[in-house]
Amino acid sequence: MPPTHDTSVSRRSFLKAASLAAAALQLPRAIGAEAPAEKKPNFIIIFTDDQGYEDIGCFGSKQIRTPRLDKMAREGMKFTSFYAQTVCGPSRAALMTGCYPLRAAKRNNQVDVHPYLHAKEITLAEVLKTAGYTTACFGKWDLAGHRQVGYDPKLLPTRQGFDYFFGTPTSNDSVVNLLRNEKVIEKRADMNTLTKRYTDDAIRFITDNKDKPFLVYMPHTMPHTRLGASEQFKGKSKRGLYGDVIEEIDWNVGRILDTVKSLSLDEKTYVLFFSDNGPWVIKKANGGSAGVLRGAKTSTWEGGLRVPCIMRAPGRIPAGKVCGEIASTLDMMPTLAALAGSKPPGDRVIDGHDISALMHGRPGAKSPTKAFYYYAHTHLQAVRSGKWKLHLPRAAQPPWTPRWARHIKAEDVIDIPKPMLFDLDADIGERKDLADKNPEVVARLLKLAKWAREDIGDYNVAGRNARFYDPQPKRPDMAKWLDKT
Ligand SMILES: [Ca+2]
Repeated sequence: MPPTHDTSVSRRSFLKAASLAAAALQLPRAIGAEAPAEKKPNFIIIFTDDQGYEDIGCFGSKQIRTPRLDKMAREGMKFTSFYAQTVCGPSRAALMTGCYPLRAAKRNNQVDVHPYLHAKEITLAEVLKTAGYTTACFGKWDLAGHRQVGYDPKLLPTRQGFDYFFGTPTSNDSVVNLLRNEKVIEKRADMNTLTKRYTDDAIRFITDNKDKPFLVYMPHTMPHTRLGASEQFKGKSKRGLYGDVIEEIDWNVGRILDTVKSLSLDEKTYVLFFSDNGPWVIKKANGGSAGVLRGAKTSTWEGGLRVPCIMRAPGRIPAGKVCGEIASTLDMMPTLAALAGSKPPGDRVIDGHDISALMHGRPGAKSPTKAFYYYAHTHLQAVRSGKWKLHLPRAAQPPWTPRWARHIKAEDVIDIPKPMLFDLDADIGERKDLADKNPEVVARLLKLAKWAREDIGDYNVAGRNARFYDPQPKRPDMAKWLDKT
């Protein structure tokens, strides 16, 4: 039997959280400590990898059966304008820090698609630790380097606020090695078993910790390729192995929900489900679908980062509602902190907002996000405010965007010589450029983009409120990219 806790890791994690709080980082421990533990809600975040906007029944899939997620949506709320980031690593950095990835510090100030999230960054888990939570991560971390071997052990989940970790340092491009806390326990794990094994371990953790407030973070390895499904699901969907994988994830989401219910935790547990970026369409049969959205993973078209999202907490989140307001993974830290009776760190800029009013269906609640910024790697490419989205002028394939961008459909890799404006309410597929008819809207959104470029940063600008803790040159140092062109 695997241990549910490694005390040395727990202690180390606690000491880091305590020292962070004590080091004038203004984490409000006192506020969190005042609310009785039994009143604090639990949080379960299920974070899939490369699942497209359409790849759930209730988001429009005709081929993939997701009865448990569909039921979860009927019992909770569907968010239809929910954003992640364009690729895996930055998406995790955003979720963990509540900040645009370009604002969050990386080890050695690196310009890197898959960041080494700096040890001085304060994660969602660290914030909840200071509010008395027990925390665990099951699955793909991807913030200690994009490496299965040679990752930085000092940046693993157990050093970033998680009491317990069962999973893998990064993606499954080649192999998956499994760690328990900081120890490799299995090399070249069988991909067909991962979804169930992560879930088994999470269920054990939830059961063991049912009497204290907990955060369970489940970044699934799949449906990022390479794919694998158990015998129970292999060959069963109408959508090939990709569909089998999603159907297996769905079944395991059901097991988590059943566990929460059987432990009588339904009404004090928020279960939040969303994907880390859009689908990897170039993989054809092995990739997902963004449905009505243009583009795919790596791109700043909606299909790159608008993801399916379902939230459920009976008695807190109204049943069967759909929220079309702008929300994002950036909002998770401030929102969960608020629900836990705490606050995000006060010594730094946090981009996300508390969206609990949206989640709780408060009448008339509007998104607190006045502008959402679309970055491809380090490149600011678009901004959304309300229904309007402005694509900034750029070359079809700027050298400082990920090379994978060459893998989206050719028709979506286009030169944008002047700003393009889309009304996402009327034209979710970003086809009809309305820039010429709405010069005042273009001017307003250009102003927002200018602010983001200066404050957060851009491929050739270090943002004034971007964080750099190491002696290396501040990002972005794009010389190495430009030299290649
Ligand atoms: Ca991904």
